[in-house]
Amino acid sequence: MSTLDLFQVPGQRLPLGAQAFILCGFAMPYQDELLAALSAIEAQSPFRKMQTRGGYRMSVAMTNCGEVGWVSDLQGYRYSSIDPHSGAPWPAMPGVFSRLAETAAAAAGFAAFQPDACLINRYLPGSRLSLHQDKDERDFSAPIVSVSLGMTATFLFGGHRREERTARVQLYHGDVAVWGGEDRLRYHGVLPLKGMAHPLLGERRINLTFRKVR
Ligand code: MD3
Ligand code: FE
Repeated sequence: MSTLDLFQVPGQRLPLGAQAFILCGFAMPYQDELLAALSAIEAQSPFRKMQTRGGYRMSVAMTNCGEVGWVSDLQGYRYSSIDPHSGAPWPAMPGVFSRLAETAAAAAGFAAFQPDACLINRYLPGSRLSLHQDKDERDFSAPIVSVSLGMTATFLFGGHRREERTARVQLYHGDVAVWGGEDRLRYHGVLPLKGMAHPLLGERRINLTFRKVR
């Protein structure tokens, strides 16, 4: 196993690539506001396990907020302004979400990031995300910002081809990852979740992924 770094210190900016960073603990000051906003979103658009194009059910449950949300079904992957579960638009992006995303992007060198979509992933013990690229967005010039909350996950960080070897890095509660530019299309994934319950979230991991889709 190749671990990028043994020590992830709060406040540290850990480089994963030329334009990919983990901002350790960056979301900590926002955690209470984030979790309150998340409860409101869940009440309107609950977490659900989407089907893949191939007919499998994903182990990660998802919901969205913002102008558009990522959806997957037998027709494939795409962004939609309507939640197919509720039949209504996705919940609006809470102010604290966009503030955190823009501040984190700026701290990683990406000025004026204005996300229009936030995919919210919920992992339970055993949930995993296999190696993939984020390429359903129209415009690859904007960065992606991802916020980890709850149980620790092992993140796989690969290259531009699926076959390239991956580095492993732990994502802790409060960590924010930002990647763009030449690192925007790297393969990445999350190993099956295991480990200790988190004091605030229990046996759950929540990941918020902010994107500029349109
Ligand atoms: C990619 N979510 O929703 S993104 C996804 O933890 C997704 O749920 C993951 O992949 C999750 O599409 C985490 C984290 C991340 C961090 C750094 C990267 C992805 C990266 C650097 C380069 C490419
Ligand atoms: Fe991804």
